[in-house]
Amino acid sequence: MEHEIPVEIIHEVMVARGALTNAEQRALVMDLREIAKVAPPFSPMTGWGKPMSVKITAAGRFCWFSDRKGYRYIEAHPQTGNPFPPIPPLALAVWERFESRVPPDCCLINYYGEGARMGLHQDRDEADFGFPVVSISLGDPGLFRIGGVERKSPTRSFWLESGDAMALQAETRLAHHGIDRIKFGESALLPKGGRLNLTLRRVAPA
Ligand code: MD3
Ligand code: FE
Repeated sequence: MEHEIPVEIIHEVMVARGALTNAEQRALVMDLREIAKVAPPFSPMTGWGKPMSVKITAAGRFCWFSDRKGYRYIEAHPQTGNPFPPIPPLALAVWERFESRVPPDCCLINYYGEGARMGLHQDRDEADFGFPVVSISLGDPGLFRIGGVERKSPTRSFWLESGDAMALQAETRLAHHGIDRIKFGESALLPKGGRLNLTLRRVAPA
């Protein structure tokens, strides 16, 4: 993370293409493997009683969770009951590039296998929308779609590639967004293919 990260604005989103070098991406994937060993990825239930196609786990104090009772942030792994492991320093360094006032207290880890997608939604379970959500993409490219605060607003799409980082803040913080599809098997970063997305968040008030 010694190098400069050029930030461009794509459809009102701050995108840092190639924020992580290949070596940094490989190092981060090794950290994520260790996290997955102690906090195994799981598929949250959707409101319709079907499991999500994306598998999730987390680092830091909080993990997002969903079941028949609704969705919320939890502080213990749903299967092991253990707290989540610390957020990898490399991910913290990416957050710091965008937000230096407070550290994140959640690093949500999404895994997209072949055919996985994430429908259009808002992230509004966090206490303070004045803090950004910072995302890091690893592995196969993902087609990111972003609309407006209102669900019916028009949407725009662009591809997120391995090593890209992005910050959602200000007018985009409450925008609807999702991942339509991935190009499975295009990247060699993950031996079994697929896409990993890290979202760094501040869940509790500062
Ligand atoms: C725009 N993840 O975990 S990251 C999520 O690639 C999520 O896995 C997607 O949406 C993924 O909730 C997109 C980019 C992202 C994250 C949070 C946002 C975009 C956002 C919050 C508000 C607006
Ligand atoms: Fe989201």
